[in-house]
Amino acid sequence: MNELDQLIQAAEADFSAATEPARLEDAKARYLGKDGSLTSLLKGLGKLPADERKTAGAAINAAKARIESALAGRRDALKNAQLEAQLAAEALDVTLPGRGMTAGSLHPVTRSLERIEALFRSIGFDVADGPEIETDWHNFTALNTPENHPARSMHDTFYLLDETGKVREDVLLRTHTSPVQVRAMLAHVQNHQHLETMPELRVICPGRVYRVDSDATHSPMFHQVEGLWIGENVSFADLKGVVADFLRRFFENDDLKVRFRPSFFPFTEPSAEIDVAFMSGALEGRWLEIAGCGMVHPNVLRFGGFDPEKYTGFAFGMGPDRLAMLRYGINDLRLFFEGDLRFLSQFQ
Ligand code: 2U9
Repeated sequence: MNELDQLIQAAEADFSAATEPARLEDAKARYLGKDGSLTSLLKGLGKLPADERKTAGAAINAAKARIESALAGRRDALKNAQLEAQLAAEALDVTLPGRGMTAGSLHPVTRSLERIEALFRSIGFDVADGPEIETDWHNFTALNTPENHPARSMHDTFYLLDETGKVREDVLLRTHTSPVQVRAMLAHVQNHQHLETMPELRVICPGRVYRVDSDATHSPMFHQVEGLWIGENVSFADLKGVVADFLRRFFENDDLKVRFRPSFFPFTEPSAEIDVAFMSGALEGRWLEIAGCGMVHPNVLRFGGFDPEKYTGFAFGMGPDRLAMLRYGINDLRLFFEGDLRFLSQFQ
């Protein structure tokens, strides 16, 4: 075997041994580079006698062509191998079962709130909301709550702090949605002051409220829906009709028994607790306290801008969390607010 054939064989072996493009280019430099073996041979041609130069040159060039073709072949092979590896790494098994898309769903309390809103809208109520951070005046004073009432204590109410960390006594997290109704009364009177006779005010106020309380039936944040109907001849009979009809429609039960028990709230007089009894199912015949209500106290009417000599009104309040617990048979209120999807996804 002559020197050129050996060189070709060595180059082919080196190229085959290179398993990465960078190594292949190193090998190329050893043969075809500026100081490569073939380049040196070509440079050496000048030293040969003229009659040998032509055949030697042709032989070297033929060898160079073979080495270049071996190089090109190996480059292609490496490129293909790299592509194969990449394709294998990025392969998708389209036959695998899909992971699926889980459909979201409304929170059970949201569903109860939406039902309550729709039922009251159908009998001409507006739906209002207001701030969760309230003034002491809107939350307590305008609702006829005495200065020394226990609800105003730090044990029951979350107060806000000032910049120095001291408790502010004038700003708090609302303890009920009643301040929204106070705001609705003031706005209603303001908006209709130019009229001879004011239209009736019918509004419900759903929303989050806060109290310092936490056990199986109390969460520091819970929901309320309160309603208010003020007009010139609104009576306790209207209150009973509206509330009883609402409850029968909410529980989809025309035979639901509803009773009103005398009670006390600072903002209503007279006041009553509302109990219901289901006439079938697990709770059959048991009276359950479900809401409170009463005729709006004259002081509250006055604070809201209404003349208590001319207007009367009724108000009621209920807990949609408790209504949802009854509707879905849930015994721990805190489950609603823990965000556990195993619990929540049962209400789709
Ligand atoms: C204004 C005037 C009167 C709202 C009322 C109740 C009775 C009541 C509780 C029931 C269970 C709240 O969800 S609960 O904890 N509410 O018993 N709420 S009367 O009376 C008002 C509100 C606003 C201006």
